[in-house]
Amino acid sequence: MAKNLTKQFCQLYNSKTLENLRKLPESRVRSTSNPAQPVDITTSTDESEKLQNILPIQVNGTVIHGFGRGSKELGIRTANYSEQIVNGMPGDFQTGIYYCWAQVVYAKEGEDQQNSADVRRTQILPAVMSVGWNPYYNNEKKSMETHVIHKFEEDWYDYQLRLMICGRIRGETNFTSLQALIDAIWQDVEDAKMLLESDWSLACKSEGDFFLE
Ligand code: ADP
Ligand code: RBF
Ligand code: MG
Repeated sequence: MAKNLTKQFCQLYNSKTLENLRKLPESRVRSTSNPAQPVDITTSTDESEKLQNILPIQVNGTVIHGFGRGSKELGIRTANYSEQIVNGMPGDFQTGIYYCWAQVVYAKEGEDQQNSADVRRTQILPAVMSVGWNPYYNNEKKSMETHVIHKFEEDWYDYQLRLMICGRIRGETNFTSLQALIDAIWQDVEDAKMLLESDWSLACKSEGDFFLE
């Protein structure tokens, strides 16, 4: 089946299944988790309610060169999206740290695919994404950067990163030390792995034909 794999977009996605799960906050917690250890993803402010109504969001964007700090300073690589994607997110989308499903598609922007079955791609992988101004680094530039929870043998700059953004873990924070930021990111990775086992996340992963088989 021919499919435009390199078109840049961020779009809302909904279905009957997701609509029903959205009404059940417990669907966002890992099915087998201990209810005594809830994760703070469902605060009842207006903002977070608005956010939950627009998730999941599907993004397809080209991976660009970022600030060059990811692996050097933090030891955590993050694939950065272009300004076109960062500025194109819906108005109710908040800055913060999100858990997502991710797939790298090894096709360059504008490249024609005669047969999408031939285009190399990864499996659907767990990921964490940071969206915002990176207060720890006093950034003037808003970024959207994703750490895919997977070991890659090579870089994938200029290729497409498809993301299904399922939920928010926390807001952006300033830290008093680099180590505190690194520790928080690894905690996000653990939280994301758990949250991606929830009914909500598993439904997001399998709904529609966003990811390539
Ligand atoms: P930059 O500042 O250019 O974003 P990083 O040190 O953050 O540099 O590295 C990001 C790049 O590393 C990505 O664009 C991608 O090509 C590659 N990469 C390799 N493994 C991963 C991973 N697990 N998650 C995110 N990016 C990865
Ligand atoms: N930067 C911050 O300044 N504050 C944060 O709370 C923060 N949380 C992050 C969480 C995750 C999961 C990731 C991948 C990044 C986070 N960052 C945060 C961004 C980090 O500063 C950025 O990846 C590096 O500066 C490299 O560009
Ligand atoms: Mg980066």
